[in-house]
Amino acid sequence: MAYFRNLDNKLKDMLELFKRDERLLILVNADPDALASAMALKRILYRKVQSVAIAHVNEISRPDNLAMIKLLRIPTTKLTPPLAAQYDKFALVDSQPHHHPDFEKLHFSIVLDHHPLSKENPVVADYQEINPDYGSNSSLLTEYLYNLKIRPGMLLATALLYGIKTDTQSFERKFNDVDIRAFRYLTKFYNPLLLQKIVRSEFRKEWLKYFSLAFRKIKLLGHGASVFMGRVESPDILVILADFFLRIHNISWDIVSGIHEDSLVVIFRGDGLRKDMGKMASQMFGDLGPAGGHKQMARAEIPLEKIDSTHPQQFILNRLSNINTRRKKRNRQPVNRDIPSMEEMEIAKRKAITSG
Ligand SMILES: [Mn+2]
Repeated sequence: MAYFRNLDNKLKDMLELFKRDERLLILVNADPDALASAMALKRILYRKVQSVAIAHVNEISRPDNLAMIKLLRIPTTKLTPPLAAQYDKFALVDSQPHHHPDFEKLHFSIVLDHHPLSKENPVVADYQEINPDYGSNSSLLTEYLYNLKIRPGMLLATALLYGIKTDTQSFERKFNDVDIRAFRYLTKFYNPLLLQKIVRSEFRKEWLKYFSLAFRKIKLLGHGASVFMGRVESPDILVILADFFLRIHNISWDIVSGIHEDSLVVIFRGDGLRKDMGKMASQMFGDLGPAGGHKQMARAEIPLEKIDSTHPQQFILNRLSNINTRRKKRNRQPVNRDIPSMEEMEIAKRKAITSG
């Protein structure tokens, strides 16, 4: 059984674009899928031209990305104008020229991508294939390798598998049949131990101090949790923690907050089943600053001067209790119009804080 489409004629056009004495630079906005795609395209073209290299336009800081580059020996460098000047031709994978200002300046010989096409920004390239149906760009490059009868080496196969795994969130997100077939095909060649090592490189050593603080400060609120982290070097750590605490069984949402520069930054994460984090963020803080997002993730930034003298953690809990009370009032049957006693209000408030 053939694994993939037959691309013989198409790929001939792509290979004919290059002359032996040319130098090619493959550009990426580095993430696992983009890095794997670049590695595969480099493998396809390295004998057709004088030299091929990979360059990225973003800062690479995620631990799994760094582990991938190191363990799979992906030779990528930061794009700079002097670097670009050393190359005759350019290729772009897992992205389109309008996705980044550094891409827009260049003419591309090849664009291979799987992001949605934009009517306002049509892709101009000598050769392009853009398949928004594909869950990952690595699947497309696997098809190319297969058609060109290039057996992927162990490192390349591991990279492509990780690209597919990341972009489909291990097939929890939208994927195509070709993603499954590429995944299965690549498992013949990959190294499972290297893949595991990359997958498990989730945290940086410098983050451990934040974890230990968060474990001490976390407040469980029924099916939710809230942590105020004090001043943090970067709001990124709040995101890491918010994602982490959502992995606790029976926690369906959490709020991780901290102070960065002159703002209280509040990160919301939810399972998308019970509460809508975007709504929650805007109901809680929409009157004070930018606040919103979607069902599973949201964010709010509140200028510190708007919090007065309340402790930020208390301020957040008060706001949370307010929206819960508002919701309870809305849901209450109009039969009972009596004003509740102080005691009843106290119970309601306590319930509001602890309910999820
Ligand atoms: Mn991708």
